[in-house]
Amino acid sequence: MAKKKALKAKGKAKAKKVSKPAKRPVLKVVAKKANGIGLPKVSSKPWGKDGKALDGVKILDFTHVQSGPTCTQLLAWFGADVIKVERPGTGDITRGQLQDVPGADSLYFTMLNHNKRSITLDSKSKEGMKVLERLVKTCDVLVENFAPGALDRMGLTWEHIHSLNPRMIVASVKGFGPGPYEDCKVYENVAQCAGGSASTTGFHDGLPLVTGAQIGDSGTGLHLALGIVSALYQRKRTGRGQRVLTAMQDGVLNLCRVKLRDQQRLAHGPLKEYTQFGQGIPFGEATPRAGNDSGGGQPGVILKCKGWETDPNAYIYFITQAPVWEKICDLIGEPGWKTHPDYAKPPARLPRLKEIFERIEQWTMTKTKFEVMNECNAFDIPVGPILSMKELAEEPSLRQTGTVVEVDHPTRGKYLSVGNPIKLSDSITEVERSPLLGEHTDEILTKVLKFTPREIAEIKASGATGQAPKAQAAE
Ligand code: CAO
Repeated sequence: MAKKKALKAKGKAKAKKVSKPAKRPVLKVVAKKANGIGLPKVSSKPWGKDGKALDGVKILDFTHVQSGPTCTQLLAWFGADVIKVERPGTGDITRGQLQDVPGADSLYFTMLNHNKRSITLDSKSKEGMKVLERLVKTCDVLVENFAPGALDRMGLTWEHIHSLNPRMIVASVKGFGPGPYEDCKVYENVAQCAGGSASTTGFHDGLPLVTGAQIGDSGTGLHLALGIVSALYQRKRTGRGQRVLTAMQDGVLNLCRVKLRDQQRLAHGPLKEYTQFGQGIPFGEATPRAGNDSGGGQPGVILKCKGWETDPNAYIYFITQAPVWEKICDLIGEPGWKTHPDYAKPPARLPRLKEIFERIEQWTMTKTKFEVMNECNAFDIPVGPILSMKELAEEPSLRQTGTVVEVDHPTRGKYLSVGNPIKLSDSITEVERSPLLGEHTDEILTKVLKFTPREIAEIKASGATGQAPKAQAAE
């Protein structure tokens, strides 16, 4: 125990050194904490009572809309102190977008900005920049997703930030990495199209499609969060901050990795697991849209279930996975297919997939999607019921795990949100409501940045944190 305390104290002392690189790799410290078999000791504190993974990390959150806020929300859920800097008056533009309750922050904003504090600052004013620079000196990470060049235009170049705080990590989301499109502004669907998702989504004879999953925005935010945590880890060794960049095009392409795999396989012949192969439709030069085919090469389709005539989600995703083929045959009442030369082996089934799935569908249409799910899983046959947002919102198990949470908000009342999908056994996430615009301005100026009352009066009188008080403004 005493040893543990000593190590903790050592860690704290290290954290105070601002600019000098740490002399000893932190890995050695970690090794000392390890037990005999090289694994970290289990916390002696009760489950969920040993603080948070990112306790002590301060984030200057200069993000807006979706991609950046997704990233900083995750960091906040892991315990980082996230200070969201917003433009006085309007704040993050999403506060007012898609408003359902007049006068209240939109769900777009509240669902992306939990567990953060908000300070309003006009970064283009002299006093505003003074506060921002103090934030740069105080925080560990600056996260931003402004249009290319906007941070530089504000005066916050990497060189300037690094001179103010060499330990600061500057993390950015941009639409494109360096190259011909680097100056472009980018939104979700632009990224889905430019990253290879749209060209490979949809049916081969239909238009390219964008997907409902926000892989461009939220997907890139996730990538950025991993980059930040890695940079924080590396900083423990080097003592130095670094820049972290995630381009939305790169993030989407990373998620479309299997489609670039197929692009290269095309050079060696048709993609036999694609439905279009079974239909005798020739392949072109690029990975085609594969409808609902499974990316892993197992034939899969969406089949109707009981009630499909009236319920748009009474469907199930069904995969004829080779290892469970015999169990599928028994379940749907075709035991003869287990040994029949036209059906027993995957290559023989490929040209007959349409007929096979039609037969399976005759069976699924006699059951609800939940009955199909239960009956198939009893035999380890993986299937995917098409769950609506309504069903997910009402699913008790998701409420129990905190993946769907109910949050109370002072101006909009209770609403549902998606909680932290990443569960750490020793860093439990408690979802807190998003901040009101500028709700923590005074608290941050006083307690975090330690400005004196006189300095705060000057900052406020200048209008840097919002409309200056009338009497002072007139002076
Ligand atoms: N005080 C004063 N000015 C502020 C400010 C503050 N607190 N916060 C931001 N601003 C200013 C910026 O400095 C910028 O000014 P300049 O254009 O004069 O440099 C201005 O506000 C607008 O910033 P922006 O260009 O980033 O915003 P936009 O609405 O025009 O563009 C977006 C939005 C998302 C297209 C763009 O930010 C972008 O391409 N970001 C990178 C990619 C990205 O994250 N896209 C996903 C967004 S989620 O769908």
